[in-house]
Parts: sequence; structure tokens; C-alpha cells
Amino acid sequence: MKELGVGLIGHQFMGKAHSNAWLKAAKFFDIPAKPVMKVICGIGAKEVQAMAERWGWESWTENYKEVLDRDDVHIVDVCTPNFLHKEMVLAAAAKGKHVVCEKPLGMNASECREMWKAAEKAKVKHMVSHCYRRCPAVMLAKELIASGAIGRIFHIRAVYLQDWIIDPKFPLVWRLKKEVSGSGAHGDLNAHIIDLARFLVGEFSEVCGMTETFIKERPLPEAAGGGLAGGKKGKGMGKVTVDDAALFLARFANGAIGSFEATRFAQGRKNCERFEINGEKGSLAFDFEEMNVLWYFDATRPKNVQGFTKILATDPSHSYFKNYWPGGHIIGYEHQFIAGAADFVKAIVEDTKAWPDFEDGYRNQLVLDAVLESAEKKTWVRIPKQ
Ligand code: SOE
Repeated sequence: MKELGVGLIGHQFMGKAHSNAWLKAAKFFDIPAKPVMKVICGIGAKEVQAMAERWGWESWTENYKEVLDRDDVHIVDVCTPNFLHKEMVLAAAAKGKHVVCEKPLGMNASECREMWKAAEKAKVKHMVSHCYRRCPAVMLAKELIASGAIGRIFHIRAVYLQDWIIDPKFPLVWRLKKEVSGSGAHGDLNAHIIDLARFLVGEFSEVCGMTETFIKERPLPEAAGGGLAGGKKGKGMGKVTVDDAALFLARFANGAIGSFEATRFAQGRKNCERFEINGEKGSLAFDFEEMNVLWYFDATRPKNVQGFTKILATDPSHSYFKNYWPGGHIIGYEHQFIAGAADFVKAIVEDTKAWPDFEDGYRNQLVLDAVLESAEKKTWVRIPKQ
């Protein structure tokens, strides 16, 4: 079987999710090449070595350039904090590597455009890791919309709610620093629901947003970086330079309208990504905390039997599901990444377009940037078409 060597940069939360994906892709999916986990890269020799041993990476390094220099690495997967994405993606594409990059693709739209154009010029496959598209229930929503089941779309109402930084003593981790992450809940969480809206409803045409930072200063962490668990506090305080919450209204090119809310201050909401889409013939509703379910209201049914139907999207007929378990044996967060890795390998070998690609990452970032501009100017902002 043909083999494709993978080099992964990043060894924290996403590094783990992607390690698992490369490890399992050829086990769950019949794909035309086997991803071989050649090298993992990260900062902190002890941790990176341990990660390599635990997940089965053949080798490890602290220098990402060593990953790119290797002839046996064909795919470079970037899972670092956001400010490093551009440099690494451009360098990988220049070396002719196919590239996967975590979201948000860059720090702003001009960075993303440069990354997209560079990958196209290098003729490499590129994918931005918006994992939630590959949830079978979300794919079912996509198929129902495409088949005309809910007709013309009027509304999308989407939220992404978390609560992990409400404690003012939670340290100033990298996700709370603008120069490292670009933005806060906005780029981290709105990026996902913007992606789902583009996937399911269509292109945005204009937005009007607001942001808030509830806790303006936090204890500095003991070491740079820091994950969702926060880690140990160091000495002194530092300024939070990103939003804690970002909300916006939107119009779409096809006439639909939407509302979006991302926050890390919704007490009790851990990873609550929800959307509801209302069309002339029906509605669809999804909640990631029950990710195997899609709710479908069919307004064409006789009135006396109408009601939201709970569809368990775990039948072999649902996208991706037959690759996992017999119907009804539910799947989780990690399966979306496995499907993404499998599709990416297929796109490389069969020379088809990977999705969502860097153009999607760019168009997503245009919306993210426009919301921040709108919040600053307190006005509606149009999304550029180019
Ligand atoms: C943390 O807020 C986070 O891990 C995001 O970075 C992910 O993209 C999201 O899937 C879950 O929450």
C-alpha cells in the first residue's frame, strides 16, 4: 500500500486530536494510502518525546524546520498557536508539502489570503481543520438542505458557548493574548459557527457585531503557553487583550439572516455549539453536546402529525457512519478528525479538492475581521467578495 509520511507541529490539545486522527484514519477508512506518523514537533523535549512514544510517532523534534526538510514527510499538519500558522504553512508549501492547518487559519484575512494563494501556487493540497463539518448529523443537515427539504432558508441562529475562564484567577494563557491568538472567543469559537453557516446556508454579505472583555487583567502563568486547564500561576498580572465574548448579526447573499454568539462566560456550558436553521418547508436543529442527533421539523407533513423529529444520525446510510460502528453505536468528537484525515489522504492520492480548504479559511476570516471592524466602528460592515 502506498504510504504518505506525516509531520505534525504542535503537541497540546489539537496535537492529540490530530495524532489520533492520523493513527486511526487507515484503520476506520479504506483509503488509497496509509498515513505514516513520521515526526512530531513541539516545544519541551520531555513532553514531546513522551507524546511521540504514547501516540506512535517514529521520531520527534523541537525544530519545525527539521520536519519540513525531511523527504519522507509528505503532509505537514500545523496545530500550533495561531500566530505561527502563516510562517509554518508558507514554509511547508514552499517545500512542496501538502498542508493541514488548525483554525482560525491566520491572524487576519490578508495572512489567510497569502496562505491560500501560496498553497495554490505550490500545487499542494490544503485543508483547514474545521472539524464539525464531518459530524454525520451536520452532514445530514447539509444533505437535507441541498435536497430542498427545508426550502428557502430564512434564519440561522448559532451559538458556541463555553465557561472555562470565568474565574478571574484563571491565568493569562496564550488564547487570551491578541499577539498570539489574534482574537478570543471570536476566532476560537465564532470561527466554527461561521464555518458551519457558510457550509449550510451560504456566503455572508454583511455583519454587525459587538465584543466584550469582562476580566481585563489576569495572573500571568508560570510558563508561556498554557492550555484549557490553565496550569500554574506565575508572578504578577497581565492584560487580557482579546474578547471574552463576541456577538453579531448577519445577512447572507441569498437573503437569509442570522445571529451568532461566542462566549467563554456561559456558566455551565462546556462545549455547547448549537445551531437552528429555519426554512419555508422545515427547520433543522443541532447541539454538539448531543452530536449524534439532528432535529428535523417537516412542515410538509399533515398538521396533525407535525413535530420536531429526533434523528439519530448513526445509520450506515449517514455520512461516514458505516466506517465506524454498527448503527446506533454512537461516535464522539475525535471521529470528526479521523474522517478529516481520511478525506485529506484521498484528496492527495485522487487529486481532488480537499475541504474545507484555505479559501474557506480566508472567507471565514473575512467575516471574523468584518465583525471586529463593525464592533469598533459601531456600524454594519460588508464582506468583500474577492
Ligand atoms: C477551546 O476553546 C476549543 O478547544 C477550541 O479551540 C476548539 O476549536 C473547539 O473545538 C473546542 O474548544
